[in-house]
Amino acid sequence: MGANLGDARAALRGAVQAMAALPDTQVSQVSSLYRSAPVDAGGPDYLNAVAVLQTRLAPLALLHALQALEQAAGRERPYRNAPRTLDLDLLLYGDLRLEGAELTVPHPRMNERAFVLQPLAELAPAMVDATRLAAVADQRIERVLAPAWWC
Ligand code: PH2
Ligand code: MG
Ligand code: MG
Repeated sequence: MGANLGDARAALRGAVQAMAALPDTQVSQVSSLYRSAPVDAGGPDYLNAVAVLQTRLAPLALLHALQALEQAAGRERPYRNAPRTLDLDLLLYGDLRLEGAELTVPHPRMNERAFVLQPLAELAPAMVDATRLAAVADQRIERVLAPAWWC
């Protein structure tokens, strides 16, 4: 999850609640909230977090549900990586590997981004390679709130 326009913390909190309300879906874990410098993008700092879901939704159904939540949060796409009110990216779907027109999992850029790897490492350390984490150590990111304090 990411946001860097408007009340980003409220947007991420609302997203966790909305994901938990999706059909056949539960949110089992949510990471701390992180503040991070924009990567390959301009605009204000981002707030980022990662959540683990248990769902019976198929990958594309889940993607479309996440996109609907972005739209409901007022997401606009004036240009690539524009500042946004809410971005919900599907990083992993179990151990599925998929390269489709709409969806690629694992997310093709997740290993280059501290704002993904740090919160993910908090929830699923086995899924984050220490070498990968070290390789993004130059990207500015700070943990701002534990899960209980923001969602
Ligand atoms: N998302 C992007 C591009 N750059 N930078 C940070 N810090 N956080 C993001 O969520 C982010 C980004 C594209 O979705
Ligand atoms: Mg994104
Ligand atoms: Mg996205």
